[in-house]
Amino acid sequence: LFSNVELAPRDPILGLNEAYNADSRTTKVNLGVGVYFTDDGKIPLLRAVQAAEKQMMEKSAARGYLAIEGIAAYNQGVQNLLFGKDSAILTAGRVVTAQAVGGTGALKIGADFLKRLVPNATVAISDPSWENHRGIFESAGFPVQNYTYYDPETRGVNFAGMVKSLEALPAKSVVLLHACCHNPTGADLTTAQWQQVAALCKAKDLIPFLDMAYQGFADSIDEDGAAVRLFADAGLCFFVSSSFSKSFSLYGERVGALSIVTESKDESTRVMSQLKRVIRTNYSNPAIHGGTVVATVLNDPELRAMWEQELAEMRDRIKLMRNTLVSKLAEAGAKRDFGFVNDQRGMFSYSGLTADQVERLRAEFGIYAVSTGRICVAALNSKNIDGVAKAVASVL
Ligand code: PLP
Ligand code: TYF
Repeated sequence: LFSNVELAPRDPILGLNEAYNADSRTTKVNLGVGVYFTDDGKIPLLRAVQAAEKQMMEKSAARGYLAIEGIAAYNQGVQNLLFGKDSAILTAGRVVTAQAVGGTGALKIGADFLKRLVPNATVAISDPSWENHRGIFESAGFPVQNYTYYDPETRGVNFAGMVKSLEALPAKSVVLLHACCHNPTGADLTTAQWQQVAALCKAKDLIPFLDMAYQGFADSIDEDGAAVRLFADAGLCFFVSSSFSKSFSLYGERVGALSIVTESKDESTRVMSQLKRVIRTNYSNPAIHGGTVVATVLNDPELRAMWEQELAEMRDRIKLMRNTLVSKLAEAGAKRDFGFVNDQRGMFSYSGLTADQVERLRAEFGIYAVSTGRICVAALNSKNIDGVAKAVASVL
């Protein structure tokens, strides 16, 4: 049965973790995977999460099956984060939300639903994008192509190129957009550019799919939700996947959601009924724990304030690490100006290091980064940053 099964390649990012774990050097540093670490090098368990879990333990609730679409209070909380609590499209019943198994699960049920809705569509993802975007949509049966996005010369978005490639897409193509904190480049669109993309999607009858995996990591919950709100204001029908892996530091609990914006309450009812079919044949219904934690935090004013504070701490620490890295690189004699690192948003820096330089960092210094030159700034800390800066300067 299995004699002809070929060995599949490792996930380029998760594979790095395996190599890092197997490295016996005590000075090793993992800047590969997109995970936030504290200055002590630990994945935090947020105080708001601990408080919510304490409440949950005291309730000792039974563990029946959830509804197919998950926890109502959670889905409501997700909608408020994305669209703002007083959003007109929420009041009008134009958004349906289903709890999903992480942001990945949200993308997957969105992709499967789209395959039923527009079976002959093409999916366009940014060049470059999170590697799994391609895999998820291909496994749902779509051809996936790139649209122009990053310009290594300017280290920003090649917006004219992006517009040109989006304009060339056939009507009803799915356009995957990073709502904020673009992974891997850290280069986001400006508000004016978002407006232009929304207008283009409308004029060309494209289907926007906004992936929101880092809300709160650039400026704030509301500011980072601007693109989503702008698409809603433009009167578009679109998809949004949410992930709370990073913003709640709940990676292993798999908490995400898929939201779909429709034209009317009646459409919402029909869309949700179909989305539920997709969920039923994937995993039947989501898990209780992570969703309950997030719902508890979002719906309790005190815990909510505590979470926003902790999210701000994570965001500020990342910015401090960006700043420190830039100055330490200069001190270490790096011939290049790394000031651009301060402008990149979210957890990552597209450092401009070549695959050879990344390989030297691993081999000579035990510093792990993605071969594209992406480094996770959120894994830098006051103890490892000197070594990283010196190592980077020496391989340039
Ligand atoms: N989308 C992007 C852009 C991501 O970087 C990630 C990373 O984890 C995800 C989606 C998936 O999120 P999750 O880990 O919740 O599945
Ligand atoms: O880009 C990252 O590092 C994160 C984590 O298959 C991740 O988004 C990476 C690869 C993957 C799942 C999650």
